[in-house]
Amino acid sequence: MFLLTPAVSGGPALAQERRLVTEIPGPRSRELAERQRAAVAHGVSTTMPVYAAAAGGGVVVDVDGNSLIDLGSGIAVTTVGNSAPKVVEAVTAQVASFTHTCFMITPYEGYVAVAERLNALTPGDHEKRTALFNSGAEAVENAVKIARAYTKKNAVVAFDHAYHGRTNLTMALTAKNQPYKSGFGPFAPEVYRAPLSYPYRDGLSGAEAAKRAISVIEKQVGAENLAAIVIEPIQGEGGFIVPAEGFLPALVEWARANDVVFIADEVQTGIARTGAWYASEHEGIVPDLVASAKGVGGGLPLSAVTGRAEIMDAAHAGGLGGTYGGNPLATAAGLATLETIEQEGLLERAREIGELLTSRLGALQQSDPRVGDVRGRGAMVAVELVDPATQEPDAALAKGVAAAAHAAGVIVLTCGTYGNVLRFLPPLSISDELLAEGLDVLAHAFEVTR
Ligand code: PLZ
Repeated sequence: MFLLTPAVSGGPALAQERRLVTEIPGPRSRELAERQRAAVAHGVSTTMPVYAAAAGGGVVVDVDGNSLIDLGSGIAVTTVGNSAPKVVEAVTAQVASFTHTCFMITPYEGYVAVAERLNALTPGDHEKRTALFNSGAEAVENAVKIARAYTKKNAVVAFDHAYHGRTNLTMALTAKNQPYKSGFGPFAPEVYRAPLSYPYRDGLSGAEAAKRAISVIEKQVGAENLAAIVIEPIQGEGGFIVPAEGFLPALVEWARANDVVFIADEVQTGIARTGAWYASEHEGIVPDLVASAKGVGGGLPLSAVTGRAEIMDAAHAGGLGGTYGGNPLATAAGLATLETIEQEGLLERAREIGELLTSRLGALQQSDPRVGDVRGRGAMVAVELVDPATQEPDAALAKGVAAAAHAAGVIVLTCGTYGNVLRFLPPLSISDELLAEGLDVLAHAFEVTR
C-alpha cells in the first residue's frame, strides 16, 4: 500500500529546487485521488491534489518525484520548516519514551514547560497561565469558555470577515457562509458581529472604524451582557486584512473599561509569522487572552490559550481539558519549535521574507492594475485582486493565477471573503533563491492570465 511513496527522506536535506518530472498532478497523485474519492468524505476537499511524499526547507516533494516550491506552509503551520531537525529529534526521543498518559491523569514536564514558555512569550508581563489543546478552533472555543466563567456574562462579539474554526461555537464566530457554515446550523447563540477595519475597502482611519464597531457593540449587545471580543489581529482566511492603525488599541481600551475580555486569535498570525512572536505586538496591544496554534507545534497538533492569571483561573478545577490536549509528542515538538525560532533568528528572517515579498508584489502592483492592494506583515503577505475599473473583487483571476502557479510547481493559497486574495505564507526555512523563483512563477502566471 505504501509502494507509491518514493524513497526520499524529509527535512532540509531535500534538494532545494523546483523540479517538474510529470504533469501536475502526476499519475501516482491521480491514482491516489481516485482512491480518495472512493474512501474520503467529499466534504473534505483539496486545494492542489498532489500527494506529498516528503517536505523540508522550502519544498514539498510529491509521490511522482515533482519538487514544488511551498508558499503556504500547510496554512501557516510549518513556520520552522517541515520536519525541522530539532522537532524531529525531540519528537523521536519522546515517541520512544512515552506517547501518552493524559495530562489530566498523570502529568509530565513537557506540558508545564510549554506553558512557561508561552507565558513568557505572549504580550504583557503580568502573571499568566496557559492551557493546552489540539487545534485552533479548540483554543478559541476554550478562550470563550474562560471569558464567560470570569465575567459571568454570555455574549461574544466577532467581526466581519472573521475566521475562528469549524466547531459549532467557532462556526458561529466565523463570518463566511460558504464553505464553512452553510447547512451546518443551528449555531451557538449569543454571538454578535461587529464591523471590521478594512482600510482598502472602507477608507476609515483606525479611530473611525473603532468608533463604528464600538457603537454597534453598545447598541446591539451592551457591555453588561458581553463576555468577550474575539478578533484576529490580522484577518487570515478573511483576506489578510490588516486593520488601520489604532483600531485594535481602541477596542482593547474599550474592552478593559467595560469588563469585557479581549481575546486575540493569533492562531494564524502568532509564533514568528509576522516578524514578531505575536502580531498584537505591532500595535503594542496586550490582549487578556491569546489563542495560539498552527506554528506553535512545528507541524504537530498543539494549541494554547494563554492569558491573565485571574481570568484563566476563573474556570473551576476540571472545567478545562481534553484527552489529548498538550499531548507529549506535541509538547516536545512545541518546545523544539520555539527553540528553533530563537536559535535561528526566525523573527528577523520573517521580516526579511516580508521585505522580499512586499517589494516583488509591490512591483507587480505597479505594472498590473488588477493587483488592487498589497498588504500584510512579515512572512504573512497577500495581494487583493480586483477589476481595475471598479475595484470589484476578481475571484476568477485569483483562481486562475493560483491554478497556473500550481501547474508550474508552486504551492500558493487563496483566501478572502470574496475569494479574490492570493496569500503568501512561506516556511521561514525557505531560501531567498527559491522564494524569488516562486515569485517569478507567480509573475508569469499573472502574464498568462491577462
Ligand atoms: N483561527 C485565525 O486561521 C485556521 C483553516 C482552514 P484549526 N485557519 C485555517 C480550513 O479551511 O479549515 C484558524 C485560523 C484562525 C482559528 C483557526 C482554526 O484552527 O486548527 O483549523 O482548528
